[in-house]
Amino acid sequence: MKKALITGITGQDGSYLAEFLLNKGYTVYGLTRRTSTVNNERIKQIQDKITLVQGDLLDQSSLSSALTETNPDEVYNLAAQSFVKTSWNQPVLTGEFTALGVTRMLEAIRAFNPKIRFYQASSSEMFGKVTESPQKETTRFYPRSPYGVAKVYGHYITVNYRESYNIYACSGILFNHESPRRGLEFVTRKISNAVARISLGKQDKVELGNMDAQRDWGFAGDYVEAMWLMLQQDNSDDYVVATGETHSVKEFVELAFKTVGITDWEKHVISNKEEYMRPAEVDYLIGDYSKAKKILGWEPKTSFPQLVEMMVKADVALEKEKN
Ligand code: NAP
Ligand code: F7E
Repeated sequence: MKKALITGITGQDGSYLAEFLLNKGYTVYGLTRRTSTVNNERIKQIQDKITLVQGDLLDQSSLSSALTETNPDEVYNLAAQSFVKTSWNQPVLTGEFTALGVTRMLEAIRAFNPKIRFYQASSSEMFGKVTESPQKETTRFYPRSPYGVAKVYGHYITVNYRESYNIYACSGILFNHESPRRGLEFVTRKISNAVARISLGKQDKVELGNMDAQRDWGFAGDYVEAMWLMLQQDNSDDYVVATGETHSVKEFVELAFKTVGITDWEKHVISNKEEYMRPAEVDYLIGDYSKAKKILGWEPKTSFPQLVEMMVKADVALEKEKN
């Protein structure tokens, strides 16, 4: 039976990956940092099947201890300060978590057992102001936020440890992926939750920023399989994981309102709110996942309309429950 350690297990992807690996028969360990209130909402359904160990990407010795305690075959490094907007408010902390945190974990692996297989959660935000479309593994990086810059560092340090120390280290360049477990600050979940509340008469309007931004949005539950597949190959490599489709924030809004039968959605939406605009925007992302399809045999299973419907319906159920 294989053992996996997941950093960021309390996050969206960590929770789906933990469920996926449990189904594959893995023993699953999750690294969690100390918080004053318990933050295990996304993993409550599997909490008796996993083991949590305390640690923080800021603390080198805690990562070493986590490896000694768990002795994993695979480490999935999903922990990060992952909200792009916050990275302008906390650029140094974002660099500490999202960039240097990767080196800390790789150093812990190198010292404890360089045979551990390592997955790094890289991001399409590295492409930023895109230089070609669709974006693939060889597309030049041009990050547009402190978050994107930090992820470029995390990506290259992963490549470097593979080349320097022969560690089986993979970087998954994942495009946006969403789910009913997405944090409420991200645009898709902000919309699905607001639409649910508007349909139930709990709220009248939703305030958004740039509705023209286009993203390649997939379902997080599909994407965790690609993470696992990357660590099951003969050789470690980097892969783009995407749907190959792009949609605007506006399209997401329209479809979300349509799901609850509201067609005159414009009267419920305020756009271009300064508060939600970014100092530098990523306008357009679309991924080419042909390498992942060819080598990993991976393909997305959930369409854009299915994703929007899934998220809105889950939020309607959630908001009804709160009544
Ligand atoms: P998320 O929901 O924001 O989860 C982030 C996780 O990181 C949480 O479990 C958080 O723990 C943990 N964390 C943050 N700082 C930490 C620290 N210093 N030490 C230990 N744990 C820490 O993010 P996600 O959407 O699941 O994304 C997972 C990873 O993929 C992230 O690295 C993200 O940058 C990357 N990524 C995401 C997407 C996407 O579209 N979702 C696309 C490409 C790449 P707490 O619960 O304690 O806050
Ligand atoms: O923004 C626009 C915003 O915050 C998407 C992270 O998982 O994916 C995510 O980063 C777009 C941007 O995600 C609002 O300006 C408009 O153009 O949902 P988001 P993101 O920045 O794409 C990548 C791949 C990651 O790696 C990150 O970790 O939507 N937008 N109005 C808005 N965005 C937000 N959050 N809120 C708004 O009101």
